[in-house]
Amino acid sequence: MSKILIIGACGQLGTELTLKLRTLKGDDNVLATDLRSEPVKFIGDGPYEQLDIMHPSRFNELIDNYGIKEVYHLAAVLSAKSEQDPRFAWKLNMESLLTVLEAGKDQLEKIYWPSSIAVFGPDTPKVNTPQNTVMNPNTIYGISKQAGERWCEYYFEKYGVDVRSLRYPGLIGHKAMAGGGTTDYAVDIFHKAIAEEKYECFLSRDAMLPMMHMDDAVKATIGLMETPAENVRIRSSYNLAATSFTPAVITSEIRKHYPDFEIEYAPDFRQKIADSWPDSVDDSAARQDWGWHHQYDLKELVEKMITGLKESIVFN
Ligand code: NAD
Ligand code: AKB
Repeated sequence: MSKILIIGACGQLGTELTLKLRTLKGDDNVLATDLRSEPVKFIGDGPYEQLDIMHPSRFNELIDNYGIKEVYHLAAVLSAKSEQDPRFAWKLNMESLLTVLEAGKDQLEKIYWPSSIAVFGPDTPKVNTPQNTVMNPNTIYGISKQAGERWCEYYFEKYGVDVRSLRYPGLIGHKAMAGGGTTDYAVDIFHKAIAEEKYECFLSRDAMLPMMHMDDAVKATIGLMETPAENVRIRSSYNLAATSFTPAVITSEIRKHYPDFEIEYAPDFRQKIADSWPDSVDDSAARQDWGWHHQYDLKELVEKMITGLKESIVFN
């Protein structure tokens, strides 16, 4: 069993991916790391170490000490936060990836690094966006993800590093809050609905975006990582899709459970970011190459979020 290290294990995706990997591979085989001195709850009982990935020597020390062979590198500054400090976002998103890719040359067997629908920009075809098309991202986050994809493919071609990647849509799960992105509204809205409070949405009612339940994102990530290397034809990053909706559409679905739920629209700078991203994405390459299929459409996603949040309130 290859030992796994997760960078950014306490974030929105890391929380759920760490728990799932520990369930599948055994607690002791999955080392969770993040900036915090102590882990968040929900990630299970395996080993945890504090790691700032901007300190490569500490990363290399953990690889040696734990005999790590696979790394899931999830740390990044997301789209909205990146616009507040573009140079810091570029530095973290790029330097950390290069640190991990370098370790892939002779220490690691496999690397996972997430990209995003943010690699696309205002010139990209908006509906059913193809795998290969005009990109021209105009956010610093999107620029860093596009550059990251080029680095991944380069390290695969030039050094044979087995790095794999997915272009996630907005991810929606109940175990952790979203971490500074443009799609965060689709997580926040559930917390307000459950609390029976009004939600002030920072996107407009018609902002259509691709979205995915966290369970599907975790399934896709592990599915891609477990695919035989020869079937992973795309070494930049795979388009990945499940469903698409607007704030108005998800509100209608939530109202099937909370008929009195109220929403008010107050679009801010994140609306422009949302406008530059696709409405929907063509992920047929992922479906063909490694058998990806999603489970949650809008109705199931809303049911699962409401049930999950209610349960976590009961258990806390
Ligand atoms: P997040 O912000 O919730 O979590 C990131 C984690 O990284 C945090 O726990 C943070 O403490 C940690 N981190 C930050 N700087 C670090 C550093 N210097 N060293 C070590 N750890 C550090 O983000 P997320 O939503 O979990 O996203 C994970 C990855 O998935 C990111 O690469 C993101 O771009 C990508 N992604 C996420 C979404 C989404 O909707 N959540 C969509 C597309 C792509
Ligand atoms: C964000 O909104 O920044 C992320 C993403 C889609 O990459 N959720």
